[in-house]
Amino acid sequence: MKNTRLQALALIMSASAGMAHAADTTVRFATFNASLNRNALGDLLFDMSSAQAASVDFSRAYASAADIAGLSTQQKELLQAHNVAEIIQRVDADVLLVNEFDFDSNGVAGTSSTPSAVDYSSTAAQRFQDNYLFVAHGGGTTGRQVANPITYAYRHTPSTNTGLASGFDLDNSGAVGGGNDAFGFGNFAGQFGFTIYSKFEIKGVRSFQNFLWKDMPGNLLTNDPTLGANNLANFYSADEMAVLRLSSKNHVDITLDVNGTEVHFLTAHPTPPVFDGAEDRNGKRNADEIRFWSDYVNGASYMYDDQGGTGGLASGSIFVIAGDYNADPNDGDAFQDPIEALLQNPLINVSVTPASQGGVDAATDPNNNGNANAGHLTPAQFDTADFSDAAPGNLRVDYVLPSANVDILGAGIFWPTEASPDRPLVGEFNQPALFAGLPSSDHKAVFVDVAIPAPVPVPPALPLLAVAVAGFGLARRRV
Ligand SMILES: [Ca+2]
Ligand SMILES: [Ca+2]
Ligand SMILES: [Ca+2]
Ligand SMILES: [Ca+2]
Repeated sequence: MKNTRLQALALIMSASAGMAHAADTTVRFATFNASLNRNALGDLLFDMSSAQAASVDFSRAYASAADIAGLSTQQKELLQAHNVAEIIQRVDADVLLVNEFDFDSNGVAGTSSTPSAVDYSSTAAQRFQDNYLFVAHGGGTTGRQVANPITYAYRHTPSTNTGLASGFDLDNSGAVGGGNDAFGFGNFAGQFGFTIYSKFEIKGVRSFQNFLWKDMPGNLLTNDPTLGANNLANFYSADEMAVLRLSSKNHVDITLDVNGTEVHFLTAHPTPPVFDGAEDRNGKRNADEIRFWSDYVNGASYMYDDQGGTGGLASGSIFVIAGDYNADPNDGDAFQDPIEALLQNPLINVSVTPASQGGVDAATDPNNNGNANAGHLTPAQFDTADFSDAAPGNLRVDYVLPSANVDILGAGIFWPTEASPDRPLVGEFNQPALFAGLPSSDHKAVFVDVAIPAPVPVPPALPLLAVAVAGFGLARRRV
């Protein structure tokens, strides 16, 4: 997390931003694939209950098999959730996307195609706040500083395609049913959904759960460039192609009111480009799921939302794209390098890339189970996920990408070094005795601090200064 160049840059930026916009609001946006999915329908709701949350002693380390000797599977699940909560408290984001959070409808586990209301927070999401995030962590015998309770006044939990039965044999297994035949992979309805927490009011929501893959111009479903048997037209039936949804979970535009300025928090969790066959159906879907946001911020007209609206963002909108996009700019599996295409969209501010020293340490750990990291092109300081080091190795897959019309004041990844007292919260790949194979998640929390300008334009009192600041901004974004 420590990066003196970043800090210096942040100082320069906050000085310049301060001159240009006296009333900027610094907002920390974060994304965290927290592995708060569970193994069976209803398990997350149960784990999030007050009685369960309070039933384990989370005042000590939980990073190795020795730490949890004698604990039940249920207790391990609960401790994992407490570690996730402590990470969220330490990151202390203002706006947070949590990927991999099982969906429920007012306490009934499962999902549907019905869009969630703007103020809808699932019961599990509410319980996680009340029983985990609002309980102090750390301190005591953990060796860590106390992590203060955190509360989010606004939440939104979108419905999800994961585990939602399609009625078709989408994986051509010869039978209909199971996770691979759902509209998005999930072993039960709602598994691997996501939820949003915010300190700023959520004013509106547009979701794209029901948007059909075939309706994206140039999509890789009906326009697959693959020759021969592996063309998707030879894998899916015409009836299947007519109903396949683009989003494996959901694509959700959350409109935030940041002290009077509208900010669009663009959330998604594209499918991993693996777990398929030579036809690479998941790789192609991953690519189009990522491209959707690029088209959306470009103001494309083709998309229709679940609420009845059409088209992408208005020109000049302020946005922050967030989520686990399951694609590294250089390494791992992907079809046609989709994330690089997104990062090259000139409407996105890529002047600062979140980094960590913990990621560097993890990539070069002598105890790793393989050496895939040694062949990677993306610098290890940018990795956000600790995967098997045999394959694919650690990757940069989690992103917080502000629009180019706002300044980035700082950024980081919660991946403490081995020497840090916070290290036990993320641990080391892979410890099968722990619930998630790690103390919290294979993915790390990623955050970016953004200067959101005040809604009132700067009065034209200092034109020379404004020109100077504008020129500085242009030069910086080309770094
Ligand atoms: Ca099947
Ligand atoms: Ca089929
Ligand atoms: Ca690893
Ligand atoms: Ca890597």
